[in-house]
Amino acid sequence: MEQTPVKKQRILSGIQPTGTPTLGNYIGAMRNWKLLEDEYDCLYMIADLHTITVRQEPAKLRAQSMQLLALLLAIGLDPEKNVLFFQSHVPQHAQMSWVLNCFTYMGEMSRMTQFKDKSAKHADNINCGLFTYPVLMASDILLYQANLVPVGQDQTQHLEICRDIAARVNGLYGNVFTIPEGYYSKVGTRVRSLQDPKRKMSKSDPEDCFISILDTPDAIRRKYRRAVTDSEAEIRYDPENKPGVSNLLSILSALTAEPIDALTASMAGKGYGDLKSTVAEATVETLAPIQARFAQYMNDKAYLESVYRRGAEQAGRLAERTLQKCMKKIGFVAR
Ligand code: ATP
Ligand code: LTN
Repeated sequence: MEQTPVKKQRILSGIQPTGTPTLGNYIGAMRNWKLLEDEYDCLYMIADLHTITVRQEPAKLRAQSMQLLALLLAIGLDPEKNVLFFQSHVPQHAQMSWVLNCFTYMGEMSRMTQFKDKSAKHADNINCGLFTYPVLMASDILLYQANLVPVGQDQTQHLEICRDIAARVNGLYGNVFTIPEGYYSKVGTRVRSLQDPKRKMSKSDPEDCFISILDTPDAIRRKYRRAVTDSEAEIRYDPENKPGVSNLLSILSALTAEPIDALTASMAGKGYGDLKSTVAEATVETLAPIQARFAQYMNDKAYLESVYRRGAEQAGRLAERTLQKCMKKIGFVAR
């Protein structure tokens, strides 16, 4: 007897082309995407609309967006199995965002820690887009009726608000949206800044704070050498009192898949210099093949174009379906 194929669960995630992705983006988000491509129906989006909540240089934004697409391919995402697309190529994101803005409260948005952080960082440009950023993100997710959203831990608050908005609309109009769940990897969901390990590693911070996926081996070694540790000399995992050393241990554990306990045991009696060079070499080894594939994709613009065009078509079809459904339920006249 023929078996009915089980409908795969849908996954959507996004990453902003605000710079070259860091090791934090890679460990916390991107590399997990690759692991999901067989089991789920996956869409991965380059969140370019989100980037202009902060001023961007046009030429740089364009270059970084293409780079990011090449990097998604370089980490191994297969465009036959995953829908890879630019958010700005699917106008339904902006349309849905307007609708959902009207179902979101000022109070909810002003509680978002990312808004508070970013408005402190860009005090001269606290624009309305920065404020409603989570609504655009909710639109991204809900348009595709995603079941799961693989992100780093820094996005939990945004995901909660997305669920609240979806439940609110469903409550008013019936079954419009699937309520999504966050999907977090167990290790390394919050890689920290090398210079200020109390904060997350972020690609829009100064160079020395992060390892970029495209850093040369020399740059990687240098950045780790200068990473902030503490005045003791013991390699011990204690995020509260030893955030710098603990961060290096978490990175090493994420890259080598060795538990932290085993790492600290094997490094007993060694100094911070040893720890730093071990992490540096593990990083170089992880990134070298990705960088080689990246260079190949960057040399094939026609292929990159074919990938994003097809992605936009596939994503657009799915997004339009949900947008129409939602607009109809709300009471707009069908075109
Ligand atoms: P920006 O610095 O421009 O705000 P970002 O570095 O925070 O950007 P995003 O593009 O906003 O990166 O995030 C892409 C993905 O990477 C998200 O899933 C996010 O949770 C994850 N991520 C970002 N930084 C880290 C980090 N330090 N550790 C683990 N995951 C991270
Ligand atoms: N805000 C996210 C990037 C992002 C995203 C999304 C992630 C935009 N839209 C939809 C998951 C689903 C961030 O990581 N800073």
